[in-house]
Amino acid sequence: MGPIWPSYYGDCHCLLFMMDAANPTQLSASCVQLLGLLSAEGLAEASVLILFNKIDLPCYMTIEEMKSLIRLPDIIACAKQNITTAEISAHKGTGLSEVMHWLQDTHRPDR
Ligand SMILES: Nc1nc2c(ncn2[C@@H]2O[C@H](COP(=O)(O)OP(=O)(O)OP(=O)(O)O)[C@@H](O)[C@H]2O)c(=O)[nH]1
Ligand SMILES: [Mg+2]
Repeated sequence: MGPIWPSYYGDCHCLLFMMDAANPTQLSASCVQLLGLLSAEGLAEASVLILFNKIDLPCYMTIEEMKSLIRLPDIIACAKQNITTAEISAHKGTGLSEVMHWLQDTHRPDR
């Protein structure tokens, strides 16, 4: 789906980027896509929520190890966007209220 994402950049205020915490082999590819989004001109003003999904599954690496591996602190420091992270399970609903609160706080009509 990545190639058609730019069609949706216009008027995008909030960006939810989901990474699969149970699939570390996808981590570098996800990171490259994330960097592409963060450097896109049309998304410079967007607020970004990075979701580490599938935390209910057994995982080879901890979320902290994944964040460190993709150098997330450096990405956050260098990005134009305001970036937040959350650990969730779409399957069990873990973290859903956190995501809803983020959307409520971030997506204000006057923004
Ligand atoms: N256990 C668990 N399963 C999930 C969760 N979120 C999605 N799934 C399941 O994951 C499957 C979909 O795979 P995903 O990896 O999300 O889909 P995708 O990223 O579009 O596909 P790939 O590119 O093949 O990884 C479905 O069977 C979902 O029910 C979760 O939080 N926990
Ligand atoms: Mg997947």
